[in-house]
Amino acid sequence: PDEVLGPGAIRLAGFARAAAADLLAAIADIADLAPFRRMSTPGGRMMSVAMTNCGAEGWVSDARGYRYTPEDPLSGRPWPAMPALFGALAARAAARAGFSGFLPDACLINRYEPGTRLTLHQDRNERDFGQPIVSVSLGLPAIFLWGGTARGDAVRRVRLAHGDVVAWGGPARLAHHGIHTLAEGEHPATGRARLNLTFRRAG
Ligand code: MD5
Ligand code: FE
Repeated sequence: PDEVLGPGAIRLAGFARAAAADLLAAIADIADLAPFRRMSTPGGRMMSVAMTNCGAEGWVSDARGYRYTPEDPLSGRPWPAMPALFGALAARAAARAGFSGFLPDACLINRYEPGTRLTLHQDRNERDFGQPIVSVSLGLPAIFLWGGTARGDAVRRVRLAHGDVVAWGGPARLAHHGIHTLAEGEHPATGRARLNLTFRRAG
């Protein structure tokens, strides 16, 4: 059932479950062209989550900062195209959550293994914060940390499971958020991993 987590944040539980096998096959094809890699933060630390991208714009981090690039810095080639299934699923989820006309040009693919995490942050590298973000969770469950717009606001914990989709927009768009250290486990679809697709309109 759809669930309003808070103003501008809607979870569509299991929305992507039927498409999961196709999504995972497409992720494997993307990773053949643009392998998962751990990126450095501008501060010089290595992120524990492994990442790759598909679509016209890909999110990258290195010593120079966080930004979107049309090319994979590892290969110098454009990021793999966003599969039609990805864009269609993201648009369908956004529309159901009340954000019609969402046309993502960027899909960041995060791979979490047990022990990895994503510290609290805001997504601020996109041009138009009026555009929503759609996230698709696959494989091992995670505890999503969800704070407010101000850094000191209280942080809620929300469990995200295989096939769950969350749409964030409006007042939730600039909320601080993160992923708690992934617990040990094994999932039939992904093995010892959680994969997350983050759809954004970057440009
Ligand atoms: C994840 N990824 O599970 C999450 C899903 C990232 C990231 O946070 O930056 O790669 S996206 C969750 C999200 C996006 C935008 C706003 C909010 C949450 N929010 O307002 O809480 O790998
Ligand atoms: Fe984020």
